[in-house]
Amino acid sequence: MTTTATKEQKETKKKKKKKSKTKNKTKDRKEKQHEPKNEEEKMKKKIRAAKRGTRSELSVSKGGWTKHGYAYDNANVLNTTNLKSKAGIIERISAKEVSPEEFDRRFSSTRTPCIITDAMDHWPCFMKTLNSKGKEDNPREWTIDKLQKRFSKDRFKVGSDDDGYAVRMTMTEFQFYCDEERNPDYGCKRDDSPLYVFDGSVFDKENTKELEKDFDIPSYFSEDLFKYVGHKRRPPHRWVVFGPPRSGSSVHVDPLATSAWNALISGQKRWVLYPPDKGLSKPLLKPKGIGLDGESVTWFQKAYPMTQTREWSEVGGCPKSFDVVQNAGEIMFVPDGWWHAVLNITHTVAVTQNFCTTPRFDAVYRATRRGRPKMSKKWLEKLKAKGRQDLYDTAVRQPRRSEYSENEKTSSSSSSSSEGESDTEDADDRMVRLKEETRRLAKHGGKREREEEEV
Ligand SMILES: O=C(O)CCC(=O)C(=O)O
Ligand SMILES: [Fe+2]
Repeated sequence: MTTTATKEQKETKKKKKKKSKTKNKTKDRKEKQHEPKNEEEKMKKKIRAAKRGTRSELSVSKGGWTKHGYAYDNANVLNTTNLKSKAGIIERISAKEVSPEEFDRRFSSTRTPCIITDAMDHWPCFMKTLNSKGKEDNPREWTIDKLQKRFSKDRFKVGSDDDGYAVRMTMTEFQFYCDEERNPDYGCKRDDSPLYVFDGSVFDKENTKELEKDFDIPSYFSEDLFKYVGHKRRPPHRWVVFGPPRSGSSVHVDPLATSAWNALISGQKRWVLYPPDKGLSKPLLKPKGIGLDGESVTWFQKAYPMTQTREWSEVGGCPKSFDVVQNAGEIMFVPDGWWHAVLNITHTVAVTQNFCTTPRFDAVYRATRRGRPKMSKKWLEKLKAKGRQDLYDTAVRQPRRSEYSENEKTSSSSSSSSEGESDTEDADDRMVRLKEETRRLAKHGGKREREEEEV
């Protein structure tokens, strides 16, 4: 009896053990499945929070980020095959062929934009190096995946919230958002205007400041008069910029009448630029009442077409656009006062910098005195102390705004800030007519307009 009982007991024990083993195995398997899942859930939560933070007017759960359906209309939104530059071509010049003196004469002093090639081939962020086995092995290359490996936990700015505070995501979260394969029905793939990293603080932070060593200032842009203000006081001037297709920068003029260079490390960017013009102003380029919401892609869909019409250039007298696609390894030069908008055609990584040179100092100084009066004073003191009496003299000669002639007033307001408003009656008339035309054009996309109103 005892023996049988023991046998039975043994048998039950064995069964129990087996059961518990299988149970544990399943538990392990389940946990294994759940572990990354939980991580993904956490990242999705962070993405939703970043979206709510940067665009509180759009409901994340009710499809606010996908309401236009641009993601399902790539053929249209991102198609640049028949791109026409109405005003002429943006010249491409090779840094190997054009000397800095020639660049100053032909582009800088004439405020002519251009695309510079052959200037980044030696930059660690762009170089393709191969190891002995012929495998690509440059860990400093700026791809989203490599940046994630280097800075997984560092947080990059994707926008600002309603109180003006920076909204940030870790590199791991942002890479997850961009990873279309791992993340086919979530993340950037469906968003009309995806999150875009535009971060000017990376070069000041302990972990990420090493990024500064991964590129050079192109020789054409070595002069930077704002450096005299001092690093802490000077306005933001350098940004690391990366994001998925359909992200971008809506139409604007760079602040304080500064010029910029924008080096594309990977991907393709579509640019449109309008030359400085007295009458060109924010109400013309960003008319109210057509559903513009600050997104670059929406601007390209709804406002850009108006600038391609006869009404715009021949009747309205507005400048025609320069349109161009910038490729990886190319640097765009944007002179001060040019309105411009940028749309990322693919996933892109770029670095951009704004600057002030001696020939444009007068305009930058006027804009700084108006926009940042305290800083402009400090700047002037420092310029004098550093022996730039020439610039000091130029600065004190600059008329106050009230002393400008009517013409100068209009031109300086449109070139010094993205908020430039036109103040002539002529421009007001033009605006009314162009607004009508814009509405008419917007109606052509009838279906899309109606869908939007329903949301
Ligand atoms: O790359 C971009 O999105 C455009 C950058 C730009 O225009 C700017 O920084 O002012
Ligand atoms: Fe810009």
